[in-house]
Amino acid sequence: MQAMDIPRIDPVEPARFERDYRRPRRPVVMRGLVGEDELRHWSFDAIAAADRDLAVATHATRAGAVTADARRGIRTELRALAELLAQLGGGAPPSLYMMARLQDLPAAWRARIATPVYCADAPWLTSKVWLSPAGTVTLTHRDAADNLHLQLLGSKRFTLFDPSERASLYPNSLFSSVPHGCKVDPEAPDLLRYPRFRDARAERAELAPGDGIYIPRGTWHHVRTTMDSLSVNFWWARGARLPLVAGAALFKRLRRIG
Ligand SMILES: O=C(O)CCC(=O)C(=O)O
Repeated sequence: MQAMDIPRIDPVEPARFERDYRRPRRPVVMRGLVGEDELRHWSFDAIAAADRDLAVATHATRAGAVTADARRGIRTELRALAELLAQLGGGAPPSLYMMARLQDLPAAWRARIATPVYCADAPWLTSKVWLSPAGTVTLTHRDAADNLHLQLLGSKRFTLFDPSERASLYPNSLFSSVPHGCKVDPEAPDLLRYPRFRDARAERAELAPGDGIYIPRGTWHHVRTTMDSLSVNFWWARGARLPLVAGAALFKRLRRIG
């Protein structure tokens, strides 16, 4: 696998984002997409003081990686935020990952998170807040909607593969419990079983607080939390793509796929 750096730019006007990145499906990192005023509100200590008893949606991780049950898919469980916060600080391998829908979090969280201008008017828009200890991994998968993922605290490393790299990644079958995932682990590829991965071309970026990465629809992505992290993402769709994206979201909900 060869990896190139994803371009890092200052935030651009929405029309330019549409023309240069969203329409041609080009990944980009915009630094400072979350302003200092918004970032200043966030710290793990403040979250612990205000919301330690809050029940939030989590996924179990094994050796840090979100894994799917062969029959039931990726299971969601409500756990106290205090349990997640207890995993921060680099002790044991993480076993829980918070992935809560923004709409399910208290009003104070929602008030502090601004929707990026690039998708604020989209008729289909959904958002999740992610809290993960260092060492947490989301295995390679792709989503039907366009996506902006914004770092609020800590850091994450994103490894992206263009849709044209599909064959090198050995996608899962549509009937698997993770039909939008693939078989190769880009961090430890088994090249005897998956030899085409040798020629795969990836793009990489490490996000720091304030950075936002645009992950175009259909782009495969693998994410490693490199420092205890809080982030938020926005998936959106408009126009002719909307029924497909809404259908895929319903399919995932019915099949209990994350
Ligand atoms: O940050 C992660 O661990 C996964 C993020 C992701 O899959 C997404 O934003 O679509």
